Parts: sequence; structure tokens; C-alpha cells
Amino acid sequence: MNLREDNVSEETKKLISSLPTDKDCIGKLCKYQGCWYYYNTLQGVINFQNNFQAQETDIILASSPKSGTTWLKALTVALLERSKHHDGHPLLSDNPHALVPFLENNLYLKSSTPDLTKYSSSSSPRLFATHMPLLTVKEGLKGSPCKIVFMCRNAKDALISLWYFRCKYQKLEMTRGILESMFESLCSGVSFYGPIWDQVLSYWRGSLEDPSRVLFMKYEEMKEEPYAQLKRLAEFFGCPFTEEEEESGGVEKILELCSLPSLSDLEINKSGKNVNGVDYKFYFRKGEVGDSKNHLTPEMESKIDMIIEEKLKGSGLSF
Ligand code: PAP
Repeated sequence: MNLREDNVSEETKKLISSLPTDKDCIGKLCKYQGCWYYYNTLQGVINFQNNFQAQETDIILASSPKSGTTWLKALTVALLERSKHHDGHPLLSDNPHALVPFLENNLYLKSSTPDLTKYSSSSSPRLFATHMPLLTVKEGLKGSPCKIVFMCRNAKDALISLWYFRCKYQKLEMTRGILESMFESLCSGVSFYGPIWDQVLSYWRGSLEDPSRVLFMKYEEMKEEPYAQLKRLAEFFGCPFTEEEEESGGVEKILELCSLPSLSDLEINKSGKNVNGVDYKFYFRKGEVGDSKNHLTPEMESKIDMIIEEKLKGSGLSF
């Protein structure tokens, strides 16, 4: 992760001086519109909010970190591309993160006017991703009715996934100490893109208010019933599977192409890197539900469960 604060403009520095600040085991954080960001990421958020020009057909794929973003990106690309590309499917030669860039964390991280032309095509909507909460995203969309999909995942599994990911890309030994400090950050809410409950609740409420605009998905449900969930996603995008497609195995074909074993076995995902220099292979690990049981103590598990339950009380949501 690039934490260089020299990407931060004087104006943003002034803004930061008026915001709550804190730090986690990686760097300094500030809280903007209810969400904690490293300073350089805040610059990306501000660049996005000030300069992004949405098109009505844009699709935004949102998630908490380590909640199935790569999978959601791949499935969306495969769904929208399914009537094209009999050979040369984009997922075979590019990682889903290259095909669906993050707004604040990639496109707008270092530039207030990134070149978006390569993401435009006359036959497909533009696809972008984000970890920002809904209200911050909506401010950047400035009233444009883009569709937004949010992928949520159990916070304990996402924590373990992040622990593995951080240690791999920072080339750190996987110590309990690192896990424990990440656990503390999660529980206190002072973590990159946290508090996780506020972020998830923003999309949950958005999906209840306007289900035609915001679709709320869960990683665990995708694992449990991928066929039904993929159909749900296709319907939300307004491109449902036809009977003929279903009968000819069109749904299974996409699920297979986007499965963790298939994607992680592609050369680009074995040896490629993203624009920030992170190996694509680090985005693929076990992809299991409940892996946190193998790493968290029962006390750690119940502390996270209690906090999340308390924060979600009355919302109708559990995760
Ligand atoms: P990001 O937030 O950095 O973009 P993200 O893709 O959300 O990462 O999360 C990575 C997790 O998704 C990993 O989970 P794990 O550490 O518990 O294993 C990764 O294995 C999982 N993942 C990646 N691709 C897929 C896929 N195609 N199907 C299911 N899970 C996947």
C-alpha cells in the first residue's frame, strides 16, 4: 500500500486538520464522512467526489475489504460480457482488479483527472469499484442513478483474510501480534474503511430504501447458493438469463469461469501485479466460510460477535 503523504494537497491537509485523526498498525488515519482513511486515500476520495463524472449506465461494485470484491468483479464482467467474446474473454488475460478499477484507491488516488476512456465501450456499461460507504459514493455520483452492488462478508473471516493479505504483500511474518492489533482496530472501529458496521449498514439501508438501485449481497450466500445469487445479480443489472441460456448451462459456465480454482490458475493471476505493485496471487487464498475459527480464540470471536450484534440491533441485518 502506498501511504505517501506527498500525494495530499494543501487543501486536503487543511481538511484533515479539521477531522478526527488516529492511527493503526500501518499509518495515520482520519475520519471523513463517518469512515476512516489513510491520508493518501482520503485524497483519492476527495478527487473522486470533486471530479468524477458519472454516466447513468455506470455500475459501482462496492464492498468492505476482503469481502469478495475480486469474485464480484469477475462475475459482473462475465455476466455483462456473456453475449460477446467467443474467444479472448477478458477474464482470461486480465485480473478482475485491472478490468474493474477502484475509484478512490486506484483511478483517483494520484490524479484528479484520470483517463477513463479505456473503461468506456459502446456496448457495455463502465464498471468501477470502491470500498467507500454509500453516502460518500453518492456524493461523487451527484444524483446519477447508477446501479450499485454491495458485497458483505462475515467480519471475522474478512479480518483473517486481511491478516494473510497484509503479511504477504508487506512480506511480514504472520505473527499473533499483528493479528491482535488488527483485531483491536476492527473492534474499536478505527480501521481502514471502518467502522465496518457503519459501512455495511449504509448499503443495507440504501438497499432497503431503493432496491432497484442498490443490491445487497453476502459472500456466504454466494458460496451457499451461487446459481440463485448469480441470477439475482443478472436480474438486478437488467440482463436476466434467458431460459435458453439456463438450459444450455450458461449460469454454470460463468460460475466455473469465476471460481477461485479457475481464476487463480490463470497465468495472469499467478504472475501478474496490480498498479500498486501487489501480486494478483495474493487476492486468491482459500475462499472458505468460517476460516476465522482456525485463527481467532473463542474470546476474540465472541467479542466481535457481540460488537456487531449490538451495532446492527434493530436493522434487520446480520453478518
Ligand atoms: P480486496 O478487498 O482486496 O479486493 P477481496 O477480493 O474482497 O479483496 O477478498 C479476498 C478474499 O476473497 C480471499 O478470501 P480468503 O482470504 O478468506 O481466502 C479470497 O480467497 C477470496 N476470493 C477471491 N476470489 C474468489 C473467488 N473467485 N471465489 C470465492 N472467493 C474468492
